[in-house]
Amino acid sequence: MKKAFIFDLDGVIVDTAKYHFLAWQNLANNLGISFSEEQNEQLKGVSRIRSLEKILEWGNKTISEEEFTRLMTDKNEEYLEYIKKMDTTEILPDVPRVLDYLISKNQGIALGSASKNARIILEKVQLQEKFEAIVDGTNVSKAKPDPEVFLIGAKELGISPENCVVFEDSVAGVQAANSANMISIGIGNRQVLHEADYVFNDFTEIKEDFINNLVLT
Ligand code: B16
Ligand code: MG
Repeated sequence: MKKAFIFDLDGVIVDTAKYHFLAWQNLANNLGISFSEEQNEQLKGVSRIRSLEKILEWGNKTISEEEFTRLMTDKNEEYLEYIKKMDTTEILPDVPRVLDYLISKNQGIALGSASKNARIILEKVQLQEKFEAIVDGTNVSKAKPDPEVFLIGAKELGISPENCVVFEDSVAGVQAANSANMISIGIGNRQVLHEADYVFNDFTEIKEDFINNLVLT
């Protein structure tokens, strides 16, 4: 049966969290706010607006609306400088193997990311042609854990939600997949992603037998 496999981007296909970290850290430090890698972890899968709100909350800072907009623009410009240099070497291990296997089995493939920069990143790592549908931060009005991003992906592929499988590295993303009534596969730490139907450390652990079972059931 044809199923849809919806991939999150950051933390699943590439590790852009390290670039978000550098840009958010620079922004926070300029405001006199300290910003750690642990805090950056909490911003995974979180929208750009919500990320800045959280940083300001952590630093106990209030700023004007104009300043907020300016800071978001500056942060994104710095982030774009980092992602401009990305290439295929930044694709996480075995992602192309799993994508190509799914394509060989004629399965639907979509991207479901919170990032407004998702298309640029996919182009940089030369994976855009593997995706039949790309749903990103420019297409959604509600951030994960709302299921909107994945439901749009399913609709664009013409596959019902219960026949969709989502790969996600964030807790909010796993919750979004679950509330969309999709199968959720966590990529990362088992304790953190315990709400997922299955958890793997990375794609090297996802074997063809496992995919075959998902396709058949
Ligand atoms: P941008 P994902 C998310 O990507 C990131 O995990 C998150 O840290 C970031 O704030 C968000 O995209 C928005 O990104 O600033 O590029 O629009 O994991 O949903 O692919
Ligand atoms: Mg992610």
